[in-house]
Amino acid sequence: MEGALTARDRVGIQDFVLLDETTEAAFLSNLKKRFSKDLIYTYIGTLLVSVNPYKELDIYNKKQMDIYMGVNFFELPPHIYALADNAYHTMLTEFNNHFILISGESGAGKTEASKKILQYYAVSCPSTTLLNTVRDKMLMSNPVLEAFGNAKTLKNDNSSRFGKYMDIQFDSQGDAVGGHILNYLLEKSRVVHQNHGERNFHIFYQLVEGGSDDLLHQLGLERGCQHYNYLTQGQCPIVPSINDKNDWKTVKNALQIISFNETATNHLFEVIASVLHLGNVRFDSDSKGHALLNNNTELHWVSNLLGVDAHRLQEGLTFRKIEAKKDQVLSPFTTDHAIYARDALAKAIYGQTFTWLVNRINESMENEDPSRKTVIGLLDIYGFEVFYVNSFEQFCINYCNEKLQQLFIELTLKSEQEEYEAEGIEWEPVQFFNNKIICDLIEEKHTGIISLLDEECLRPGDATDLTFLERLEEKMGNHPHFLMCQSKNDIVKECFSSMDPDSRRRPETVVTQFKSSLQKLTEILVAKEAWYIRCLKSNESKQSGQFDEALIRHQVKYLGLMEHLRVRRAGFAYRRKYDVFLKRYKPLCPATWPHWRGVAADGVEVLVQHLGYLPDEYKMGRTKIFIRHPRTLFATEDAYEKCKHELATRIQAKYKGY
Ligand code: AD9
Ligand code: MG
Repeated sequence: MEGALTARDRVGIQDFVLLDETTEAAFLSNLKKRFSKDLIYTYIGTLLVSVNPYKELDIYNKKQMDIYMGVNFFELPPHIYALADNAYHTMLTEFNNHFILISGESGAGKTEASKKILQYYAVSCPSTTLLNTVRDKMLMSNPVLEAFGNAKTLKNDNSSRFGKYMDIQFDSQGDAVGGHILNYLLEKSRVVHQNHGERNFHIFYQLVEGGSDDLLHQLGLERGCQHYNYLTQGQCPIVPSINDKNDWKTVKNALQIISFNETATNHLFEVIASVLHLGNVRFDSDSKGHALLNNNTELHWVSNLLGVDAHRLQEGLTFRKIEAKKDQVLSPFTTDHAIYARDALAKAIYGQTFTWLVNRINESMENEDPSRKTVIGLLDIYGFEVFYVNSFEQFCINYCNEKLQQLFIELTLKSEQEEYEAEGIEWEPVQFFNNKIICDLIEEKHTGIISLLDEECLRPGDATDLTFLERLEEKMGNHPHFLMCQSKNDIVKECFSSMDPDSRRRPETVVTQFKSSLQKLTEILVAKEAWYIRCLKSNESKQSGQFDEALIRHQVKYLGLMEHLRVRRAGFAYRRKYDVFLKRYKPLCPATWPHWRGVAADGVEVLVQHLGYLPDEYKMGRTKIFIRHPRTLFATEDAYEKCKHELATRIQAKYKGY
């Protein structure tokens, strides 16, 4: 019919690889067309691009999960479930480990994406009643960690302020049997300071808004965040999109499912309450300018809740201990120093408690039989962010994002092109920006920013603001820890007892520790097969239906999506070593079944000729076969499944006769 719109006109193209032209304008126009129809997902080959819709879409339910289960990638519209399912089935058939790297800037939808994937595995993988408990714990770890590790920022009402890598462990039947979380650098400074328009971690507000009268009484707290210094600096305790009272109930329930008994839960809230009380500890100065406690009530609450001696606590907050020859001398703090010591203590308590919480969650999700397991790792970190004023936290967060972008480039652009070269496949190189230069600038030995920062910290004498803060934290932060080792609150005691207060060894700076944890993370990831989700933020004002073209163009650029598309279009979606490919598909050809006696590459050639592969669809490399389109492989895979089924039916029929 003349004038009728094709599906392509109406809903755009679901895989950018099939676009007529690879210009940025064509890319954006396709993305926009799909977004206007609430189609937030589009592929670039097997990479998933997702645009935050800022509204609930009816595409994340059991029915949708069922539709995507066990179906090949390109047979259905793009969906996060398709990617989750394909990673899962590849893991099962090839018995190898995978990871899903979810990236994008703050507010782009990474955490939501990681939750959808976890839900998919929890709901759709086969299960036994026993294993349901592990799944529930995995699912429930989310609200708990979000309560303690997420906060409202200017960019996102539920912004992750820590990095999270979660391994979901499966047995050989595909049952989810356990989980393990690694956490990265929590933004502890938020405990004591929030910029205008931002909040502290959600849990504080949940407790003072949602906690029962009895509980608040027991913890010495008053209802309402306005009473607490640490909760009001950003001047936005109430956020329309957040319901602290309801979230409190969810978190309490989740803690129960993760097997926190009443004592552990009480201790946890005692710690949270003690931080709030600490924030209300105030100092006056005496005639010499030395810090004096303004009022003892708050200090006594801290001492009660943590089970530490009030006198020693007061001493720790108002005096510095100096070692002079063999003696210890107490040197009084100024009020500024006392406030710094108070805040350092609050940050240390909260940070250690967060780590403790992650450890407890890990214990509860531990896989009881670690034999024969494979994993799918989910990486959801804090997204790239730039504020009007940026601090040390933004440096660490953005460094982490650069590092992951480097990994993406290494795996998808650089090594991909190097592989074509090594395998002798004809190839027109695609130019790309390699951000290694940025990572080197930060982390190179002796000359990188981190090394310089470390040196500054070591250098006696005049120092910059940053060095000064680092050094203060180190010096003062240590002192109250020594008190904390003797705490009667189990959590605090456990958290601080591993720190040796008398140790003369200079601790590594935070940023150096972070650098090595990112190095370890990279090692964990490169040993696995990668899947990518690139999340795009649709607009800065968190509005549904708004597609801010300039903002999205910028993200498409810095995430390297156009380069990725060019490599994908010119390249091959799938490759496998000859022996692996032959081993799996040899039943499909009489000449290779049951045994191929010659060289594997020749066997593969015979096999694909038999299957009718066209010359343009594949290339034979030195050690691997390269297949251009996933659909070619999927057709082969379908044929394999059919053949397996026929074989099984024949065997059954044969034995029925006996
Ligand atoms: V940050 O780096 O942690 O600050 P994220 O994690 O990238 O950031 P998040 O997943 O928290 O962003 O998404 C921000 C908000 O966007 C959510 O709270 C939802 O309100 C909204 N969002 C994101 N993805 C979806 C979605 N698939 N459907 C509906 C979504 N809303
Ligand atoms: Mg997040």
